Amino acid sequence: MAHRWTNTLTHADITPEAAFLNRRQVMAGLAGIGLAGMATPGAAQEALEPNTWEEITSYNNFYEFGTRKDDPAKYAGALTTEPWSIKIDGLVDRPGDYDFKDIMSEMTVEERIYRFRCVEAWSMVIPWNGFELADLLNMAGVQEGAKYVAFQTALRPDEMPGVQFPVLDWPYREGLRLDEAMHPLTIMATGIYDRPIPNQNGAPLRLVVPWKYGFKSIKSIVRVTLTDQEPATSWNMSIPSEYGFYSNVNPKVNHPRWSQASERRVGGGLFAKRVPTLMFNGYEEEVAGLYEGMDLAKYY
Ligand SMILES: Nc1nc2c(c(=O)[nH]1)N[C@H]1C(S)=C(S)[C@@H](COP(=O)(O)O)O[C@H]1N2
Ligand SMILES: [Mo]
Repeated sequence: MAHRWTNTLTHADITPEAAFLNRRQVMAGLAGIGLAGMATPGAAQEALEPNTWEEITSYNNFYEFGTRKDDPAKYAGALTTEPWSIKIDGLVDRPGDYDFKDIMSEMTVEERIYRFRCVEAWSMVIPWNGFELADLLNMAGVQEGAKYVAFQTALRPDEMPGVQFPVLDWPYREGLRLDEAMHPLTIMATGIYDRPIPNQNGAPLRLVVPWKYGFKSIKSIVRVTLTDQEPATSWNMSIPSEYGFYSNVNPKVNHPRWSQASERRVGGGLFAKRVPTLMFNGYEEEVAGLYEGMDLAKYY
C-alpha cells in the first residue's frame, strides 16, 4: 500500500541521549510532525519523550472493563482477540466480514510516535505501530456519497464486566467525517513499542486520531460503516453538552466542567508538570485545513 505521510522520528531519535548527539535530526523530525513551532528544542524533546510501556498499559480508559484507570489492565485479559473479524459495510464496493489476519497481510505496519491527549487533561506520548485507516477504507472501496465513517467496539457481556453498568449506551460507538478518516495522520493501531497492542489498549486494532481527544480513538473495533449521515457517538449520546462530534483538541474551548488549556503528562509522579495544550494537539499545520471556515466553538 502506498503511504502519503511518513513519520521520520523513531524512538531512538528522541531519547535525550540521541537528541544530544543529533539535534538536527531531531528538529527535522519535529518539523515533520508539526511541532516546529514549540519554543525550544528542550521543551519539544521533553514533550515528545515517549511514555514507558508500563505507563501506557496500566493507566487506561476502556469502560467496557470498568471506569477506574487500573480496571482495563486488570480485566481486559478476558477479551478473546483471536479470531477477530471486522465487518465493513454501508457505502462500500466490497462489504463483508474481514478477518483481522487477512487485513494485516494486506497492510504495511509502521511506527508512528504520537502525542495522545485525553479530555480529562492528561496526556502521553505513545509509539504506536499501525497502518493508515485510509488503506483499510480503500481496501473496501469507498463509494461516492459516503461522507462519514462510523465505528463500533465489540460488545461481549461475558468478557466485559463493565457493560452491565449503563455508564454509556453500549456498544461503544465513534465516528469521523470521511476527510478526517482519510487523513494520513489517522491510523488503525495494532501495536505499541513493536509488540502486539495489549487488550487494555484496544486489541487487536483501535483507531488513533492524534489531533482529537482520546475518546475518539475507539478500541477493539468490530464494525466500520460508511454512511452519508453524521453517526451517533457514545459520549455525545450520553452527555451532548460536554462531548461533541468533532472533539478536536483545542486549548481555547473548555470542557464545561474544566479547562482544556493545559495538560498533565502522565509519568513523573506527583510532581508531574502541567504543560500548555497545543491547538489540534500540535498537529495544526497538518489538519487545520480540514476545518477552514468552521466555528470550532460551535462544532466542538
Ligand atoms: N471501546 C472503547 N474505546 C475507548 C474508550 C472506552 O471506554 N471504550 N475510552 C476512550 C478514552 S476516553 C480514551 S482517553 C482512550 C484511552 O486509550 P488508552 O487507554 O490506550 O490510553 O481510549 C478511548 N477509546
Ligand atoms: Mo479520554
